[in-house]
Amino acid sequence: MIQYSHLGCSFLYLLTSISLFGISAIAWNKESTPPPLPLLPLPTYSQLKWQQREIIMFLHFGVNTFTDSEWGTGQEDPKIFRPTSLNASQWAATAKAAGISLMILTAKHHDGFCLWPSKYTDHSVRSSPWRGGGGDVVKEFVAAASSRGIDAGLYLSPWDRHDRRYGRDLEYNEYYLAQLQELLTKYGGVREIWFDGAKGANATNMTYYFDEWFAMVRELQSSINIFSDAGPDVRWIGNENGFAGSTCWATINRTSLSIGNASIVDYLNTGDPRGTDYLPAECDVSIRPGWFWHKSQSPKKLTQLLDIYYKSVGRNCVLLLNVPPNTTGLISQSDIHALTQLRSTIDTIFSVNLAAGCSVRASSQRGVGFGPENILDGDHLWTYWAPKEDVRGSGQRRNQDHCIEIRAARGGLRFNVVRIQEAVGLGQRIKRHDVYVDEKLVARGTTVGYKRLHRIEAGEVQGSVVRIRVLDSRAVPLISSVGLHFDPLWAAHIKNQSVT
Ligand code: FUL
Repeated sequence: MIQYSHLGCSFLYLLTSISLFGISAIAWNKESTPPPLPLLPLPTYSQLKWQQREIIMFLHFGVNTFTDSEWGTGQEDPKIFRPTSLNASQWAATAKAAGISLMILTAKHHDGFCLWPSKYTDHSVRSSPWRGGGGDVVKEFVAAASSRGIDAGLYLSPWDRHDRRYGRDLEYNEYYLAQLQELLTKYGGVREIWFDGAKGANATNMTYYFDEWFAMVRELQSSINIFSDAGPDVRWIGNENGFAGSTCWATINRTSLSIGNASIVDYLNTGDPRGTDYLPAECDVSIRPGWFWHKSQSPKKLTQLLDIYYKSVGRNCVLLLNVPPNTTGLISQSDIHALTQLRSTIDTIFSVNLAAGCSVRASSQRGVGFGPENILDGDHLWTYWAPKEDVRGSGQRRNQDHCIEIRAARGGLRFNVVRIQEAVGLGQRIKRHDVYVDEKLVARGTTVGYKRLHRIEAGEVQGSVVRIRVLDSRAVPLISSVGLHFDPLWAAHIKNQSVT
């Protein structure tokens, strides 16, 4: 066994030869080594599923679509809701083509108008001319989604500017709970429920009975994730630009959070390495300037959307991208085009891993089954490289550098994006990491989490050895996947920068 040291990391050549020849077990030991202890807090099954969706589609639709507004007054005449050719299958087809597996519809926005015929109010589709007053958008939405194998989620605004009960705590909470029960019992499985913390500055005072709401949701739906500013399953990222902090922990202290509290947005944006709750963040943003469709607005450019992707999905979050149906009840062609372009660009960049076929080695290996070759397989969660546990000295864990290295089989590597993924099923760990190409530092970051994407600031790099060095972590790092990719738009951006 030859030991080689560089940049704080020593590599065992023995492991190199094992990974080079694709032997997955250390020859003298045939028993598998047990996985390392998980580091609390851990995600739930539903949170892990949610995280893997990466992009979720939001659909803002309602009376505002027809009044050209963002926040309805609650005084709208239900008769204005008359989409001429509503077709939820077109929404689902759009989502499907964009590789999206969950769509969330605004069943009721702040204006109080219900897209389903709630029996607790007449301020709904029942009072509109659409489908002769016999329509149910939620039903059509859920059916269309399910026929394409897409999951459904619902948004039910707590702030209600129409209902006379709003402001009377008990009465309104009963009304709200009654509507929750309708939505969560009549439409099959619901995978995410969105409790929006927004409320106008001069709105009537109102105490929401969140504990009862959340408990009712849990009782009625077993695989649901509850979103609110403060979770309990998914937290808000703290802004509506779709940007997570460049440090972004899925962990946070829920006791420091409250719903509708503007002073916690920075904390929400970065999370907390000492957080006792696993509460990953969702980055909500609209494909257009507004949440609702407006004739005068157009979708964001591809470069903007891709930037949002890097700053949300690429920072350990899920992107909740709003694509609002228009007054005909269809998603506009321009939005479909923007979304399709985004998907095909993401596919172009990430479907090729330039590290495939390279040899890999690591500073150490936990044992059988935890070799560095796991970072190049198709699994991004449960097969991972695990180093040996850190040495404990005088009761303290000594944080050691852990490195993993990718070496080009022949020729060189040329890329401008690095993807790193942690095995978050065992807890988010990495606090600080660097990326080197042929011993030159090319990217530096803090958290990794489910997925971390680095667009290399200097642009395209070429070399034959890529090293990821973990400088600090909450426990030994567990890396499930690494990718080296080429983003043509980033290359063009860097080129333009150097010209101007
Ligand atoms: C906000 C709301 O006020 C907006 O209208 C939109 O629904 C957005 C997703 O959340 O808080």
